[in-house]
Amino acid sequence: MAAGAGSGAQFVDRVVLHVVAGAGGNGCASIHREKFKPLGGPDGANGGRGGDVILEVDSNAASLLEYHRRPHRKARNGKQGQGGHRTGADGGDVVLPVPDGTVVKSADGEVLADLVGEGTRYVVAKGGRGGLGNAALASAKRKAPGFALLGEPGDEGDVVLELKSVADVALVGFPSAGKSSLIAALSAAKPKIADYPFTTLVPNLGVVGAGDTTFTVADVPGLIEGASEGRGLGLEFLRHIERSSTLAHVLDCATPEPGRDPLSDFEVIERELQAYDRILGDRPLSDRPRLVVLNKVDVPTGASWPRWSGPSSRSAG
Ligand SMILES: Nc1nc2c(ncn2[C@@H]2O[C@H](COP(=O)(O)OP(=O)(O)OP(=O)(O)O)[C@@H](O)[C@H]2O)c(=O)[nH]1
Ligand SMILES: [Mg+2]
Repeated sequence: MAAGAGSGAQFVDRVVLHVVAGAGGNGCASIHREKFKPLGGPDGANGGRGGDVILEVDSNAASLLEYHRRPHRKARNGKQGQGGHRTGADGGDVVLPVPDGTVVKSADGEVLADLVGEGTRYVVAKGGRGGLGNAALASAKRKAPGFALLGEPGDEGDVVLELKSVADVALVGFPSAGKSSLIAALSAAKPKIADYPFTTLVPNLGVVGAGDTTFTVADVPGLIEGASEGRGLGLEFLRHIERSSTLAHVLDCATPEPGRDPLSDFEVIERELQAYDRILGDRPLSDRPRLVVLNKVDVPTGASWPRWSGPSSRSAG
């Protein structure tokens, strides 16, 4: 899956990750030997535990791009046990940093974990247990077993990681309305800004300080009419606004495109939000408070847009 421009664009905030946990080390069969003591007890130790593959929310991880580039991750195997009661070393865990709001799904779409909050962890592949050595297998009946157990294999498989942004306010609007420009102006975020549609392919998060309050804003990819049926970037956008408590419409007051104006753009986006509600079920988007941002009013055609004096002027004009 790669980021690209145009209607074939895909998000890199959805990746299939192939994980392999470490296998447990084998147990050891060994008999203690000492001069003049030919039948010492069993002293073969257990193998070490295989390493886990763990996902951990880390605020330094902004995207899943890293796992798009290297989708195969493996933890180390446990070491074999040895004679003289020397237990095999455990295989090291592999901790993979993921952004806040990463959802972990099985290959067939079942949600396994929803990772929200710095430091939240999920063991995505568990390492195998080390095999028992013959010392641990000794019993009253069999004082010195001549065998040991093999280590267990670690978990292995594919999981799907999806990023669902966690932001208080989500900016919604047509492509090129100026959502990324707005978040760049409000916060320290430095998103890509350009005058072609679908510049933003992965969401940008910004932290906005206003007096004593701090809130987060998500700049998400542009929406177009029919997005709920898959046009443009379609439903991909949905998961980024799903968790936001407030939606802010960014309206382009100076679009040169024929047939578009701020009011009809607003209505198109509202219709899309309602269409998404059927998909979201019990967490409707259309119930959430909305803000409206009139953008590009510095452009002469925008500032003087003749019909803009509120929704009621529309029927009159
Ligand atoms: N004149 C003017 N231009 C603006 C304003 N805000 C944004 N622009 C320009 O509009 C174009 C699109 O801006 P972006 O911020 O990339 O728009 P976007 O909504 O993030 O677009 P997508 O990511 O494609 O959905 C850029 O060329 C910006 O420089 C504004 O207030 N006034
Ligand atoms: Mg943008």
